[in-house]
Formats: sequence, structure tokens, C-alpha cells
Amino acid sequence: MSSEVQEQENGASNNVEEVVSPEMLIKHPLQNEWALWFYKNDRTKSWEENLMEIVRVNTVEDFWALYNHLEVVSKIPLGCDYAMFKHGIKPMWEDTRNKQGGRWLLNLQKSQRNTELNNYWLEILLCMIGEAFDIASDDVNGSVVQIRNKGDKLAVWTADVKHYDAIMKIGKTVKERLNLHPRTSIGYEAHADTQIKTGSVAKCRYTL
Ligand code: MGP
Repeated sequence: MSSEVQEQENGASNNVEEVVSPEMLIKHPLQNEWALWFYKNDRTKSWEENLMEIVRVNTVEDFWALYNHLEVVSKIPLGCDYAMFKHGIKPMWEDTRNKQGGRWLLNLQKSQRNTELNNYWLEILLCMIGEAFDIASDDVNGSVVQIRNKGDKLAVWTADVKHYDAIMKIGKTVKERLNLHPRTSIGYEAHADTQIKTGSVAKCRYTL
């Protein structure tokens, strides 16, 4: 190889090293670490035994790796749930950070499983990891999607039923980001009310 070519090659490889900025080599951290949970509908086990934490993510790249690897929610079996919660908060009423809280609930039509469901769930996940609720983001504990014969359900769980402003900000953001029809309403239930409901509907504290 001539010395000129050798020099050109060395020059080229040096340039490559120079243009790769260190920023490109590190992952982009999320403000919070999030845990994905799966609820398996196994009638031989208790509700709590059926709930398992799958994986935690704390970077944008790890979130997408997880999302792309997962079965889309419309394909998981009937009676099962996905939940994504801030690390340290279990997706159950009993967790100390859920006890005083509640959920914004969107009940879907059966037909929406094959149309909007997957996009709605992804949009909610992106709102959470992107802290899209501004200062109310601190009140967001997590979200749950449930595959049910009677109609699937999407919910955003918040920290405290008394935090009216944060609850409203979260509910309005969900309606906007999901681009819900103005006539589609979402209701906010306190977990305390959901736990003692008798029929299939709990008392709604707020509606949007
Ligand atoms: P579900 O899975 O939230 O709704 O609650 P589903 O299956 O649509 O039923 P419906 O009652 O809303 O019509 C089903 C049952 O799971 C509840 O009645 C509880 O027995 C149990 N369960 C649900 N959650 C969210 C909890 C929880 O946080 N803690 C405990 N201990 N049990 C729960």
C-alpha cells in the first residue's frame, strides 16, 4: 500500500473517531424509572399471586426495546392486564402510595380492541415516561390496561383523590393526547370506592 493511501485511510478513521460524539454513545435517561407488570388470569391462584413484575426501564432506548419486544396488548389473553408503574409503587390498591388515590378510567367498546386500543395504551405510556402532565406528573403513579370480555379498560392511577388540580390536569391531558371524541367521557374513581363497589360500576368522583 502506498504511503499516500495509508495516510488517507488513517485520516479517514481518525475523522470517524472525531465525529462520534460521546452523547451518541450513552442512553437517554428518563426522569423516572418505570416497572412493567403483567397480571395473568389464572383462576387457581390469588389475585396477588397472579401479578408479576416483568422488567424495569430507565432510559428511552430501554423503553423502546421493551415495547418492541412485548406482545401488543390487543393480543394478550382475556382477563390479563399490563401495568406500568413508577419503580417502588406496586399496581395495587394496598400500596401506601396508592391508598389515598384513585384512577381515571376509560371504558372501551368491544370493537375498539382492534382499532384504538394499542395506540391508546402506547400513547399513555409515552405520556408517562415523557412526564407530559407537567407538574401533575408527580401525582401519576402508573397506568393499567385490562383485556376483558365485557370491554377493555384503560386507567391512569393517581396519588391522592384530594389533589383536585393534578387530577384534572391528568384527565384533560389523557383526553387530549388520546384525541378522544368530546362525547367520550372518562370518570375518576377513588380506589376506596372501587374496592367496595357492588355492581360493575364504582361511584365517580369526577367526570370529564
Ligand atoms: P379488576 O381486575 O380490576 O377488574 O378487578 P375486572 O376483572 O374487570 O372486574 P370488575 O370487578 O371491575 O368487574 C377484579 C378483582 O380483582 C377485584 O374485585 C379484586 O378482587 C381483585 N383486585 C383488583 N385490583 C386492582 C386489586 C388490588 O389492587 N388489590 C387486591 N387485593 N385485589 C384486587
